Amino acid sequence: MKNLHLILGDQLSSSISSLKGFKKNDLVLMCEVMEEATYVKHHPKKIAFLFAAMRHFALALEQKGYQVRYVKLNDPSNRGNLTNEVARVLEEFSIDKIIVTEPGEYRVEQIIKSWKKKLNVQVDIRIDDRFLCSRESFQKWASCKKQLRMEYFYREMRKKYRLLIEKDNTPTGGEWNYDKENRKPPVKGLSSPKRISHKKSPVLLEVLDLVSRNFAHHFGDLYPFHYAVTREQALLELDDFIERILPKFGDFQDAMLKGEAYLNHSLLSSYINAGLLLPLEICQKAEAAYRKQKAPLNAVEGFIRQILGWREYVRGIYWLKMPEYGDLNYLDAMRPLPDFYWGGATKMRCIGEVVSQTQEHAYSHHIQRLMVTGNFALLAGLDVKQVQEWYLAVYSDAYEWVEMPNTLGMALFADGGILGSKPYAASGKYIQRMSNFCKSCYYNSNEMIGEKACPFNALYWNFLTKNRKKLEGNHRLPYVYNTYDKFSDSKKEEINNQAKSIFIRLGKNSL
Ligand code: FAD
Ligand code: DLZ
Repeated sequence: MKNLHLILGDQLSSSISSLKGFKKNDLVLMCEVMEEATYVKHHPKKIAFLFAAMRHFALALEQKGYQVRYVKLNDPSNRGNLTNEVARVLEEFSIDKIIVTEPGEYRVEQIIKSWKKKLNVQVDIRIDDRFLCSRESFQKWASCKKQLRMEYFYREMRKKYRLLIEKDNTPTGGEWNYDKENRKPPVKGLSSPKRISHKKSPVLLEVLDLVSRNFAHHFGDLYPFHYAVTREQALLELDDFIERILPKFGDFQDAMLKGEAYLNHSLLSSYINAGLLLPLEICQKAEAAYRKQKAPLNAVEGFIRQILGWREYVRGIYWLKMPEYGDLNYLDAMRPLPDFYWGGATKMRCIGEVVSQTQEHAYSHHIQRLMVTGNFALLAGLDVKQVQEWYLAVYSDAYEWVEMPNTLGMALFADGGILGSKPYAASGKYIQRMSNFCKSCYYNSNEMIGEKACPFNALYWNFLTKNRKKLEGNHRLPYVYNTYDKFSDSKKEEINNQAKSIFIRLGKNSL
């Protein structure tokens, strides 16, 4: 009896369910394959991070006594995709069963499910118990709800995991959610604390060379490379965040600054999503910091909510609604993605800044993703699939299960309100209040009309009027429609003409 335990690139946790019951004679398979590295053109930093983390994980397994077959991308016999690499093992060894933990993406699950027939082999797909809410539990929770909302899901999760919950089952501090304390605009002196760095191992250096030779044509800078690539290094980042940065995480969570990509965000998403860190251990460490009075409640609750609430909620929605979810386009958004998303010139300082941070770090924080690039895509009606592919390609933490609901549901309202209650549409005023981008922008965020008026302003009203039939009934929007209805006819006409001129300039890549 010999079983093949397949570990995918984002399953780098020693507690992964596919390794349970591993026997001496069994084999672990891990492979770097071109198909996974190019199904979208991932940022070179993401590919380097993942390949280096995979190689280190394989070495750690070998040290623990596992027999590992690790296929490098440039191995001459590499057959280029997961199916063909599994088939190669089946040709070389007598394998009774393939054991794999459920993959993060629907696409990969379909591939794995095809093996039974295609490769004539038994496949045991196990639950991914690194997530705190199983696909089945989420379905059960959702099945008795008229409307899905993160806040109520999150409260259940807080009780289930006893995180920031008192003995009498009430939330610590008396409130479930301290978000209103976490939306302060930037103040003088706000900056990104210096982050710890890691010595580059020979494994990482070899991967960086491989990636620079094979993926230089993908969007994004490979160097300087600063990511952790082992669990030990990721744990150092986690501990450093909890000790030094978490106390400041809350207040300026939504603030944005030129040249300051990180501010007080954790930068942990790539490590959690690849499996180097586990969501529960992170939440528990954050709670411990609060209990020891090392971090305030608004910061700790806000941070735990992102992981225990949002992260699990979006994954639940993804699996609940796939595959149909990927084709939703409630607002019929079809305008082609402009060049400036790929680093082309734009006079809009906010977009230029977020795209260049993305290019440099394969990272930009949540509000930048949502309220700058996401907001523009929403207001301009950019093609949902093109926008979704962009987010999947450019961030080091991007996997479809988390990226798609965030893009399609949260940023673009393409799911018509499955994930959230209203579109996150905002004019230039929001960006002006929450950032210092507008101060050095060609456009004026206080102006609606004219060549130098901030494009977000007229596009905001144009978006609302264009989608009025679909949005007017939304209980959170009557206020904005009332405001619009009070505009004079000539103002409405001016906004309409301004939007037309913006779309012409957008089409000519001269915005
Ligand atoms: P922090 O701000 O420090 O938050 C802590 C942790 O909470 C994160 O590491 C992450 O694990 C979790 N988290 C926070 N917000 C979310 C959220 N909305 N959904 C899921 N988890 C969340 N996150 C990804 O992990 N992968 C993606 O591909 C991704 N794509 C996004 C696309 C769009 C359009 C938007 C609006 C958001 C997207 N997010 C994605 C969510 C969020 O922006 C990132 O998780 C966050 O910016 C990662 O940075 P951080 O680790 O510093 O997070
Ligand atoms: C993202 C990614 C990349 C870039 N490369 C590989 C790879 O070569 N081998 C592999 O096993 N996994 C890779 N991955 C992660 C997979 O795409 C991931 O398992 C799916 O996105 C499912 O979440």
